[in-house]
Amino acid sequence: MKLDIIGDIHGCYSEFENLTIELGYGWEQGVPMHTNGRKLAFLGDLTDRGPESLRTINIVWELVVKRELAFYSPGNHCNKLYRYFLGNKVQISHGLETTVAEYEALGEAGKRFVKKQFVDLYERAPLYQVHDRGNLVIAHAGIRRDYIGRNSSKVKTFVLYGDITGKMNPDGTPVRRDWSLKHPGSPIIVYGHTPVTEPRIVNNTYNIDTGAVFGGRHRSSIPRNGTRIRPVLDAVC
Ligand SMILES: [Mn+2]
Repeated sequence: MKLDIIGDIHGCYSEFENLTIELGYGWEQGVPMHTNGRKLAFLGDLTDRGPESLRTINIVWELVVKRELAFYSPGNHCNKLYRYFLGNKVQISHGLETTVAEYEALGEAGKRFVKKQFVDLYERAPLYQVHDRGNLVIAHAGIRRDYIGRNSSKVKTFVLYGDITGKMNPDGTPVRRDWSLKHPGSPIIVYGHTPVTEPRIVNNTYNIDTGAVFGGRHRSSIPRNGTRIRPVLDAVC
């Protein structure tokens, strides 16, 4: 199966739409479909910061849950939104405020609809995706090779937040180790989470989060085993 992997969308729906068209997907049926049977794989962080988070949830739910035409695993922003929808106390910050504002503007029926779709999508999602008979792994913040095949809370923390140490940088961001430097080269790992100006390729790991939501643009595609690895973007969002 040939995949097109989509990085962190963060509510940049029209950039996502444009990217799928550029990749050869048609929207005649209301969702992006490829005549050659290619499928989309989403690596999480669908919402927050950008203008159309709820529309993004809707299309990914349609593709992944309803039509089984795509794959999805969650990011840290997805996890936080999930906890918000469950009624847990979460801080409405770091972009969640835009998604909550969209949600709060809906009527009761609209709210129920969005919440149900997202909870459904999230609860069905694997922590990370294993494709191509184990040769390709997609995880939001990446994954250590020895974690592949496991689903413990440690693994969950890693795939959502990366290799965090528990310490904080002076600017308040968590200290993270660069796990990709120790990756032994197989399988191919595709991830996002940390915005980079160009896709970052280290030991067969690919960070494709080129930060559309921060105005980033993609410049190149990376052909690899028939998988086109493309960051989401094109326009300032
Ligand atoms: Mn993230």
